[in-house]
Amino acid sequence: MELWYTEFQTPNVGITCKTKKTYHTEKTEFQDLALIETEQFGRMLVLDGTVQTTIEDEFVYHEMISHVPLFTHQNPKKVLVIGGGDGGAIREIIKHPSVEKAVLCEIDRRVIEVSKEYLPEISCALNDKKVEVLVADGIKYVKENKGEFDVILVDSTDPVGPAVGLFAVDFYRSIYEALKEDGIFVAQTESPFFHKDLIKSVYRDVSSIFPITRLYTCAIPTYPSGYWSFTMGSKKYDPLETDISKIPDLDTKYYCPQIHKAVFALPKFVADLV
Ligand code: AG3
Repeated sequence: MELWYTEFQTPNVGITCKTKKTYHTEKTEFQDLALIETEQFGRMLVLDGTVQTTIEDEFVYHEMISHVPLFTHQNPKKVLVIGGGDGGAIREIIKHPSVEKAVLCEIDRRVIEVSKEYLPEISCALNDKKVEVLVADGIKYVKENKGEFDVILVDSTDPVGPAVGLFAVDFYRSIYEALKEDGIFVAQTESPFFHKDLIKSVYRDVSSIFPITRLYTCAIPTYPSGYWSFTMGSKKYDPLETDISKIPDLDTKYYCPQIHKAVFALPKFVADLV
């Protein structure tokens, strides 16, 4: 018998993966959580029926949410990840020798625990001595930590359920205040094919607060449409002006100095959103 897992990405489109095994399912305090083995993408973390990360393609998202802002900043010492309980962004952040401390603020303890158990390739850095793991509400945490961080990454789920507040203008204001005077933030902002209004409104909100706002995109096969966006707000550094000849070689599979600039070249229909 074949078992297939489907995420309905819109009312009319889905992604379907043949599965080998279900390792774990539960209802946490915040969401439905599942950890399954798929034939094509390996182990997959699913929250509220939406694919969060898979062993085969997680590198794209985690490298792109992390290295683009960290190399734009040039000397990031203290970095915060809101959400991202699987630990993939943290794993990338601590590849930067300048980073002294990386804080993970994830609201759902079970995402961290299940990722530690079933996704060691992704969560492996969560026990690093530079890493502090907090199980807390990111919205509250940024309000209580003003002027603390060089870089803040918002590694959230889709803007429904527990993540709604992470796409709000008030939250971006608190992030601005939680950053140092040359700080940078990046949020994952969904698909340019399926979430045009969201990308537009986030871009508008971020640019009402930050002097520099940039949108960049990359290919992620397991996310809706396979084409994904990130929005950056920066107080001082412009990623388009990064001297890419100074970027050292890191152990990555997607990110490279040429990609650092190339991802900001937007297809016309995406450029039209901002
Ligand atoms: N967070 C973004 C996942 C959004 C995917 N949406 C969907 N499948 N409908 C990823 C968390 C990885 N650290």
